[in-house]
Amino acid sequence: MRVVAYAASLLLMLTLSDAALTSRILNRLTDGSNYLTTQELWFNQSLDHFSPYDHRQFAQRYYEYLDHFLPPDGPIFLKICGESACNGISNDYINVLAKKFGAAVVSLEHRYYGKSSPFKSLATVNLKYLSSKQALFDLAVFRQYYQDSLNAKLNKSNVENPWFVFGVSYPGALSAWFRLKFPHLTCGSLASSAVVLAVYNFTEFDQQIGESAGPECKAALQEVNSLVEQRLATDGKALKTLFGAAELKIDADFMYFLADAAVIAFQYGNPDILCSPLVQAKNNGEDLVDAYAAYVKDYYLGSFGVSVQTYNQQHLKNTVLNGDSSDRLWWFQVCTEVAYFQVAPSNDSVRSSKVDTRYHLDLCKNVFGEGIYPDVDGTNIYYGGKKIAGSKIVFANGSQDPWRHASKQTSSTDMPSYTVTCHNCGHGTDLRGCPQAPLVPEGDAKNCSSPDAVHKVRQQIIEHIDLWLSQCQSLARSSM
Ligand SMILES: *[C@@H]1O[C@H](CO)[C@@H](O)[C@H](O)[C@H]1NC(C)=O
Ligand SMILES: *[C@@H]1O[C@H](CO)[C@@H](O)[C@H](O)[C@H]1NC(C)=O
Ligand SMILES: *[C@@H]1O[C@H](CO)[C@@H](O)[C@H](O)[C@H]1NC(C)=O
Ligand SMILES: *[C@@H]1O[C@H](CO)[C@@H](O)[C@H](O)[C@H]1NC(C)=O
Ligand SMILES: *[C@@H]1O[C@H](CO)[C@@H](O)[C@H](O)[C@H]1NC(C)=O
Ligand SMILES: CC(=O)N[C@H]1CO[C@H](CO)[C@@H](O)[C@@H]1O
Repeated sequence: MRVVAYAASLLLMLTLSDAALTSRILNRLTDGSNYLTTQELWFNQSLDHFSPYDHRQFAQRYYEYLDHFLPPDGPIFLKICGESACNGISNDYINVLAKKFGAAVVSLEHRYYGKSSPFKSLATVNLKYLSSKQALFDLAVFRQYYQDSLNAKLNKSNVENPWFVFGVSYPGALSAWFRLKFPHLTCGSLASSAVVLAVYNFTEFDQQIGESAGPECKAALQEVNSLVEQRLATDGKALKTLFGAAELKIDADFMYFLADAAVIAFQYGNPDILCSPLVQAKNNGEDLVDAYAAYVKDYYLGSFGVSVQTYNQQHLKNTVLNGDSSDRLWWFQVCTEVAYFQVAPSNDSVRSSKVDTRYHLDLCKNVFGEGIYPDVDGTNIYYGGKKIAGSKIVFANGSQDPWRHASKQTSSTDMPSYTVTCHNCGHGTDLRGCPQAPLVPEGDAKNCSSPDAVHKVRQQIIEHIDLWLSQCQSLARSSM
């Protein structure tokens, strides 16, 4: 079995392009060329950590960056990759932290994504080992493997470097959960915009979009919506063509696409690109639908680089592993574990009311088959949701980011939480600066509307890393 799985993954390495644009909602950022390294390394991972008799393995991709590492005792920063191909270690603020602490940076691709898929076919039956629980165990096994190989390289035995885990978004949740489940394997965790709460009807998401937009822009977006809904009823085909989205046959897919196009402006720190032309068009009495279509085509499909097929359920049903598989894979995690269904609130929503709970459940069933729905309660029982009982985890959120309502926003001594507040502070601003598309090298905060707000939170983060690393090191010394 092992050999079969192996042959399959070797084949994949040859056929996969790394063109994957990430999933439909969370980390849809392209990192461009801002990588510290893209040199691939591989190791053998167990397919099923929870079976006593299944010993199959698959090849998992990882990266290491040692330029700042102070051997032999420097810390090791594990940067967790998530719901998209992990094509290298991107150059964000972690690089600055690595320099400061003399740390090695290593990064493991999430199972199934990119080149780390155990299977060539992504049929639903083959996705049963795709879960955050398996992914956390992958990280634990990798952490042990890397420590052992480093020890071999440095000719030392039974000595552990101090580890610290990092992640943004879903990987931010994994970062918090890793410290929760494997506290002996890391000195602490940075959980940036960490979506630790699985949410079934995520109405706060849409409400935050309205708040982040402000009254004028929100009203314009709502007007766009009602105009679009009218035109959808009379001449849907021409309307979809106007947005370059004629391929979206299901109306609610189209409405979700239009909602997401607005979300991305706030989530990734570019609110004015959306709101300025829209408010201006409204003040000038121009056609708002045309103005919105121009934004969607120029920015969302253009410079931001999203592909319309991401919203096409026909595409999501494709089980052939290729560069665009992340969409299907992330939806599987959404439809089984975490939901985060971004539904319209019953009153005053920004998005269309067509994007409701039924829409999401139908999508899950259509794409993955009967019986696939998210066990949100199970996920929150397992990890604790916002009541996560961890320690030495820093949470950081961006004030304009709709995802922050699935994160931990209340602070305690052992799990401090910070909100970076500014006009364009979004998802992962603490590590990526503003705006985040394209990613600025080292997460430069110069273009955040309040660089100072970012600096203050970063200072807190540094102090916690410093403290927890030193506590870890003194513990290691005393146990020797
Ligand atoms: C992984 O397993 C394969 C097949 O058993 C083997 O050929 C390869 O050497 C292993 N790679 C590593 C890094 O251990
Ligand atoms: C590694 O340690 C062993 C035992 O102390 C020693 O004999 C050997 O020369 C060392 N090798 C290197 C490469 O330092
Ligand atoms: C989610 O919303 C739907 C539709 O409004 C409602 O029927 C359902 O009870 C809600 N479920 C939860 C868990 O809030
Ligand atoms: C609906 O939203 C509007 C605007 O936010 C608010 O004034 C109104 O009270 C809300 N109505 C209900 C029933 O919640
Ligand atoms: C900040 O914005 C200016 C003007 O748009 C741009 O030229 C510059 O490259 C940006 N700098 C960073 C670090 O993003
Ligand atoms: C710790 C912290 O800053 N928490 C704030 C995060 O944002 C929420 C609003 O969603 C505030 O209520 C919290 O005070």
